[in-house]
Amino acid sequence: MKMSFRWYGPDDPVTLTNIRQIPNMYSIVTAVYDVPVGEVWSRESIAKLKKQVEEAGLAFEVIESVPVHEDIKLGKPTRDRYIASYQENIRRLGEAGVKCICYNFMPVFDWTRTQLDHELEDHSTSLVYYKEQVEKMDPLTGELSLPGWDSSYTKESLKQVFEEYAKLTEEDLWDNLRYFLEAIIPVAEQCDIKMAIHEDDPCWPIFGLPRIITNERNIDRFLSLVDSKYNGLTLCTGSLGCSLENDVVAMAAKYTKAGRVHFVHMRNVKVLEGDRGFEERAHYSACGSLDMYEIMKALYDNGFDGYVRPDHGRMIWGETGRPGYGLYDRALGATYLNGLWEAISKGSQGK
Ligand SMILES: [Mn+2]
Repeated sequence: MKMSFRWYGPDDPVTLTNIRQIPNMYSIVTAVYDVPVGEVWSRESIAKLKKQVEEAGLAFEVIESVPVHEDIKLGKPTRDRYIASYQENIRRLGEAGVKCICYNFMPVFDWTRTQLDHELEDHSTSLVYYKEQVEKMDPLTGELSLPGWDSSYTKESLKQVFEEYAKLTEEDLWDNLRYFLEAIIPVAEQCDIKMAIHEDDPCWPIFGLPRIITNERNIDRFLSLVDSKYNGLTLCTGSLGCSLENDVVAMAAKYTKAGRVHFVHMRNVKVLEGDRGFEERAHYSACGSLDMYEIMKALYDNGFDGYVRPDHGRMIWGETGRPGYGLYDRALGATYLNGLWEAISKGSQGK
């Protein structure tokens, strides 16, 4: 298990030095942020980022994300140009020593929450998703501003992309995903980069848009689209765990054993009564609905040797900054996860 931490580049209030001081920290998880989705990342930008990270004493091995252009998801004729750019990004990142690329295939919206600063009982704040709030939102009429949201959409262009998705069935989305994978996985194999799709977050359709990387049946189907270990997963415990239908421990065991888990996002969520709603909580198992010990044990017992990062944290101790991506609670999360791993690995020796 290689511990890692997301860093949003030089503008991130969390510094590389901060991150380096977290015990057992190995790799940064970052991206080039100054290039529009679908374009090729300059070698200079990649080299600069790598240099900054390595000079801080950390590895530059995980990219999150190389985003997938909407035309690829929609299967438009222009997709081939964007796929060629994607292939080139894989090659350039391979040259820079990157080992794992996280991406997702969610139409229009990335991860979605209804509130970013919900106050919990201990006066920390966290990200939440309340069904009744999301049902009142209409992306086409309201003033919608969501985290992970690509703010480059105008109201008009958003309306247009929704109209395009209205014609697309779930099966079409699967076909378009297959087309994309068949083009990029051979390149990833040549470059020795593990591609790691992130599950849809939350793992159900929102605003009438299809979502397919949501549960065990669909992940099985995803992995069989291109049967290569380079076609793998970012197992995100919080994304899968917000639906009680997903047995995250069993999924962690099964996909790790199959050699298809390359990156893990560890986060605890409290699933609210009736499902389809959740609050992000501290990493410690008893704070939420997930058993973090059992998940780490499933990884360990099945020979996991990929990257782990503490996923979203709460805002604590008066810290301000990017919701979910403060330093303090994620550092506590990393330390807790290190502790679980050490205890599980030492407890297993000699057995
Ligand atoms: Mn995640």
